[in-house]
Amino acid sequence: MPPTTTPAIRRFVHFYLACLLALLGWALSAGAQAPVPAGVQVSGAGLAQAVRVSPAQLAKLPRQQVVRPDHDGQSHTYSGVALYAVLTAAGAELSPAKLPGKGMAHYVQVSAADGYQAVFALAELSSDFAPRTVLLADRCDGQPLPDKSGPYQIIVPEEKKMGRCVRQVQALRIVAAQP
Ligand SMILES: Nc1nc2c(c(=O)[nH]1)N[C@H]1C(S)=C(S)[C@@H](COP(=O)(O)O)O[C@H]1N2
Ligand SMILES: [Mo]
Repeated sequence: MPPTTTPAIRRFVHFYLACLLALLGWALSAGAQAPVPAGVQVSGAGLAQAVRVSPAQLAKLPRQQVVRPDHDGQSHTYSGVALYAVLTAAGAELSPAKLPGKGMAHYVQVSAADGYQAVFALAELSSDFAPRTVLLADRCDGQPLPDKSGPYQIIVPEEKKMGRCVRQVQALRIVAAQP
């Protein structure tokens, strides 16, 4: 900078450069953050490798509804697809005839964006065994789920507490219980 520049101009140039640097830093960090892949990942028993079930594939599955109260006792109508149907859409072979031990000791581990997890026995999810449908919901009262819960939330009908209504579901893993 020429020695003739006034301190005011110098301060302005410094401020301008600092802003540019801050902007560059922000742009780099935003670019470095890998976007969360859409859909739900399914892996584990019955699958050779992890499979991502895309939103488009989920949209093609038969839709079902579950009415259940929320944390505050208010009743809501959730809609989505049966969790079991998501596993089979991923290509998992889950019939009792095909799984070791008839699949009666298999469970599904659900993982969320925040690391929260819950498990369901595979038989709890199958309509051959369970009289109720555990849902992978994407709508509540006709609206897409709020960011805090969506895009996908497990909805368990009738269960008194909501601990297994996992919000922001990202992955499902089918596991055989160890002897
Ligand atoms: N991803 C995720 N899902 C979650 C939880 C959580 O901490 N993380 N908490 C569970 C619990 S203990 C409850 S009671 C319900 C409802 O919580 P909310 O009322 O804050 O939505 O979400 C369940 N699903
Ligand atoms: Mo809870």
